[in-house]
Amino acid sequence: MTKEMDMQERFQQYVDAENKVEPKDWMPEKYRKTLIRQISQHAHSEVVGMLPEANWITRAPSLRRKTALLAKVQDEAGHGLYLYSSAETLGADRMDMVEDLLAGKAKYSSIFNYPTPTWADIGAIGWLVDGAAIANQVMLCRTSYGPYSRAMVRICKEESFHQRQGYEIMMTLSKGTPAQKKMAQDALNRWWWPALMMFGPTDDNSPNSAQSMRWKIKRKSNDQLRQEFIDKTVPQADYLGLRIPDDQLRWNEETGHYDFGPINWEEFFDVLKGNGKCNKQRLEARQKAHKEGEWVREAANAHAEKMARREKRETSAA
Ligand code: BYC
Repeated sequence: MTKEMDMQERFQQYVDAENKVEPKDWMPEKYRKTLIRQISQHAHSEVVGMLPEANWITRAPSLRRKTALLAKVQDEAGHGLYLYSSAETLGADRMDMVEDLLAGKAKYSSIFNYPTPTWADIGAIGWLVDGAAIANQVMLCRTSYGPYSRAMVRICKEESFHQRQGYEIMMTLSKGTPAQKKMAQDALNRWWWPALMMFGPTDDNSPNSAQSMRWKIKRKSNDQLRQEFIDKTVPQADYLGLRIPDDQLRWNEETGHYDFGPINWEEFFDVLKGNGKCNKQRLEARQKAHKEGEWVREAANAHAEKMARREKRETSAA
């Protein structure tokens, strides 16, 4: 057995015994690369995910709604920061990750390429998008890479506030005037299928899943999580008096799960290729924000250099 194979085997045993891998531990190069890929895509999703909701900050219907939405969008920025830091512990360079996003080379969640034309979309995002994110991220709290798992614990706590914020908006609208209820139903119609796509392709079409499950980066498969989300969300829609837009959705006594209709995977892969309704708009918004923030980065760097010079002067004078 070569030394590399021996190390790989010991690494697998270490992970199988539910130990956390820390930044300075030996790890297979592919484990490191898989994590950088997943964590950076996750970080980009948090940052791009601010855009559809930020669209409604100035138009939120009350001060209370505005404050909650502002806090939520700000939380997403924080999640992006923890996640970029977590990827940095694996040797990734933050500027490289950001440049890949700005150049359109990096992936981020498909869900953020859909528009938010009405206030009910903010309710639907909180309820469904954050609800799907929680289902996926609760399992990531137990991921094998220490810094990622610790970041996820905090992120999940904040996501559950986001989910309730969204559900409460949906509750208000669905118990409101007929026009408000219609608006809530329309948002559910538009967000339901894209939310199911968030979990990624089906297990038999998910190239990264098998190895990621073996390394305990992922603890549940895409299909398992999608099913859990559906089972949890259908009763919530019933409570709101809203109809999930799927004629084939029905409870299956035998399996103890809801059966559901086919997902339009063509649409999913098309969005990934950059052809979603808002891909272009999202990328342009990030490029603009990055350019407009250039002076802040320059000022912060100039300040850091000044402080380093001062410290050097003071240490040599002492
Ligand atoms: N959108 O082999 P697979 C949030 C890609 S942010 C785009 O199954 P994997 C929030 C996948 O990357 C929510 N791409 O991959 C923020 C892979 O591409 P590459 C984001 C997708 O990694 C603000 C290819 O398809 N959450 O909650 O084993 C406001 C094949 O897929 C998508 C995370 O990022 C997608 N939906 O599993 C509100 C969670 N799905 O790299 C809310 C962390 C798949 O091979 N990520 N792809 O070219 C994960 O758990 C996993 O990466 C996934 C995919 C389950 C998403």
